[in-house]
Amino acid sequence: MARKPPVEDPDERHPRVGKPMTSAAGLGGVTHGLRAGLAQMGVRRTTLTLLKINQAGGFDCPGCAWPEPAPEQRPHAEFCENGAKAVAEEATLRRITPEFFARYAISELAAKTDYWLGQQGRLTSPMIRRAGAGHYTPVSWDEAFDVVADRLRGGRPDEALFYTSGRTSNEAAFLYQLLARAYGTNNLPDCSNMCHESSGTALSSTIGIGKGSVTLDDIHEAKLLVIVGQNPGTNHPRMLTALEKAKKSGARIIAINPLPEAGLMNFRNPQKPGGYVGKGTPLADQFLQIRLGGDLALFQAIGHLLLSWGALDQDFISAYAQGFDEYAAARTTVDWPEVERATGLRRSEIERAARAFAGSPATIVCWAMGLTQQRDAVATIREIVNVQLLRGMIGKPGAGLCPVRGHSNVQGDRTMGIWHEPPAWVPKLGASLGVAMPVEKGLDTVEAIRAMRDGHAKVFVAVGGNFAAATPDTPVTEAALAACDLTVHVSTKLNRSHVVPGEVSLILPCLGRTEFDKGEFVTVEDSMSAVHSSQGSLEPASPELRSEVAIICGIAERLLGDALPWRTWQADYRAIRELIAAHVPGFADFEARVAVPGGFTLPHPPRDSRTFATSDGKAHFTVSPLATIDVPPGRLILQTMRSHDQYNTTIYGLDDRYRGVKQGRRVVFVSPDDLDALGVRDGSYVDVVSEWVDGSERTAHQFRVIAYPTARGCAAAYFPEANVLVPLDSTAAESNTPVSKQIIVRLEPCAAP
Ligand SMILES: Nc1nc2c(c(=O)[nH]1)N[C@H]1C(S)=C(S)[C@@H](COP(=O)(O)OP(=O)(O)OC[C@H]3O[C@@H](n4cnc5c(=O)[nH]c(N)nc54)[C@H](O)[C@@H]3O)O[C@H]1N2
Ligand SMILES: Nc1nc2c(c(=O)[nH]1)N[C@H]1C(S)=C(S)[C@@H](COP(=O)(O)OP(=O)(O)OC[C@H]3O[C@@H](n4cnc5c(=O)[nH]c(N)nc54)[C@H](O)[C@@H]3O)O[C@H]1N2
Ligand SMILES: [Mo]
Repeated sequence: MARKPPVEDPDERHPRVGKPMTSAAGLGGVTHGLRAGLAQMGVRRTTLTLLKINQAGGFDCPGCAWPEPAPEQRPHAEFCENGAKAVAEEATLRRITPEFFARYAISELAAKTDYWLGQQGRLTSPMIRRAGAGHYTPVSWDEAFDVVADRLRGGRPDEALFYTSGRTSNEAAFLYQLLARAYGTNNLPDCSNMCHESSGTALSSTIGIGKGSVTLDDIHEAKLLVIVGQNPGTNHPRMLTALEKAKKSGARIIAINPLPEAGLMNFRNPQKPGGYVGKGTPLADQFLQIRLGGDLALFQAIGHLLLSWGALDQDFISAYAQGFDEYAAARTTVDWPEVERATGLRRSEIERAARAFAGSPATIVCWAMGLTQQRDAVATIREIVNVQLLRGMIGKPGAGLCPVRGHSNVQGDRTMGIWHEPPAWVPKLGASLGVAMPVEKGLDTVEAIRAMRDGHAKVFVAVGGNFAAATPDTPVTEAALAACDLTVHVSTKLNRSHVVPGEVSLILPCLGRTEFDKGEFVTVEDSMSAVHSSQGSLEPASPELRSEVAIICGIAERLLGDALPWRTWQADYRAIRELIAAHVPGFADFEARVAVPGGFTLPHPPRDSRTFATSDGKAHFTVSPLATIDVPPGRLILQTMRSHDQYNTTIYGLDDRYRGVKQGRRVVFVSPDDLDALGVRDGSYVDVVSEWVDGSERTAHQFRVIAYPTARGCAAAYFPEANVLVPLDSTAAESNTPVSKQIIVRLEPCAAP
């Protein structure tokens, strides 16, 4: 039997804090995943669903974007604890019915935590909040589509925003961008703006494509794996299996992180008998406990050392790269005291890491949010490209650049044109369909918030995601959404965004990945450009649910009429794939190639043939100035990160097992030495106050202090509770990604809650 949802919000005022764990994903991992499944789905459904995750004919795990091994090498259980939890959240037997919305006023729901909202179960009926109403009430699909179409038709296209989160299938994403553009706007902000935008920006300008250059086999074959700003034990647990395999074939691993994350240090493979017992595989050979934001200085120093040792791939550089002389000139010297200050590392540690680069015939650098959500994120990732170019580590087995994506189809959504900058194929698509496509750039996530705040945007439509909780400066974003004439959320689960409605607000409940959609399959692309199918088989949470494709087509037809065959696309997803095949590069013969188990891999010119689609056909070295973060005395640099029990804004539970925290999320991790220096006691409570350059301050109240072995001068708290601290205007240069991992804060002792 599945357990009932909580009626009261749990008491998380007094978290229990124990010792952090030193290894990840042993037997504990699997039982925790199963426990989550049983609580939400009961026994039968748990067995049914978990066996279909990431299997041929089954569905793509809605967890992360880490790729699956080739079908013949795939174990029967190709999922992890956190994948099981993601599935349990979606396949839960709990339901939110219209009676729920009659019982709770929107204001009451707004007072609940994200955990409570998410635990109530699946949304089952379309709901509307009519102007001025205190409650959501049921609405028919027809009326809901009319409400959207009428408001859009009555307004200007540039007043509307079409947000996407990264779970949307390729088919739905392609139609959604077409809907927005056929209506007349490139306002397609997406979760990627807050996620790997910095990677895309850095990679497209240097190697000519914004995606990573490795395959899963490359990871297995690498001799040096450098994992920077990523916590795979929690966020990409299946990656640990690949790291273990590489390690067994002799790879060295360097972990670069302010936190000694359990999954980076040691790994026990739950899918191998030996994984249940014993100490497991030690993973990192070297751990560089870097100061937040110090990676730019670190990779500049590594580049300098490789140059000074002559540890270069001259042939690669002269044949394939441009800008070497300028780069070498800029890196002839290095200011070691400054590098040590910026990184918090000793010169000897950096030299040891650089020797590993110099001695490795096949190096891959992997990174995630620890790099992308920094002020100098784009410059930092370009420095990683520099180091890889120096050693010729692009376009050969076991080597390359590996931004590890988050949402399971976030990369596919971008490939499908979910982007505020229209991809090159958009005008031709318009011409072939006889639709005029807008050419001017649209708004990204931060710009979208400003536009709503300032009254320039009045309609907000979201396919998936939780915009209110995922974005920075929470009160500003909530007020911005509430100032809209119309907010529309195509969602599976209740979340914060639904309880800060515009004047009129719609909740449109959709099918999830695990659910049967009239026998159709959809397609997704993983972090390594492999495209494959995903098919749900569970009975839908409610007969009223519609697929994302059906909802997008429903709105589009009402808004744009029948000039385009929305009905045909909705009726047969093969017709959508035909359209994609005709227009999106790399998708020729889509239907046949995706029918093969395991699907197909999209072309990646640098990886496949060392060709670079830059202005001059070469990979580019770049020069960036060294930028150290200056922290006033008595202040710390705070990062906001994920606990082990959450999927972004979806809170699975209140524990962070690997970091030793139970039953509480309003916590701040600080090194014991910094606590001593600040005169703040472990276990006491503080208001965390962020200080922004314009003098403004933001406060997160009553966080419990945890003495924790993070780098000196640094602190950490959980996203989304700490998003109030991120100023809207604090964004990364060039990518405009909110700087969620570099917030200057002070701790003010306060009373316990
Ligand atoms: N279970 C689960 N899986 C997920 C998600 C989830 O929430 N839960 N989210 C998905 C999504 S959308 C994404 S984008 C990914 C996110 O995956 P991650 O990027 O692993 O997520 P974060 O928790 O933000 O962790 C950032 C890591 O970077 C480190 N870090 C922070 N700042 C710095 C820095 O300045 N330098 C260095 N070197 N390291 C730093 C932190 O200590 C932490 O270990 O995971 C995806 N998978
Ligand atoms: N401070 C801080 N802020 C951050 C980050 C950080 O590290 N620190 N990380 C950023 C990152 S990397 C990301 S990717 C964003 C995430 O931002 P979002 O993608 O906007 O947020 P999620 O929490 O992933 O969205 C969860 C909601 O998606 C809906 N959903 C789930 N599955 C489906 C589905 O199949 N279809 C539809 N239509 N809806 C579905 C559910 O209603 C659920 O409530 O947050 C960013 N914000
Ligand atoms: Mo993400």
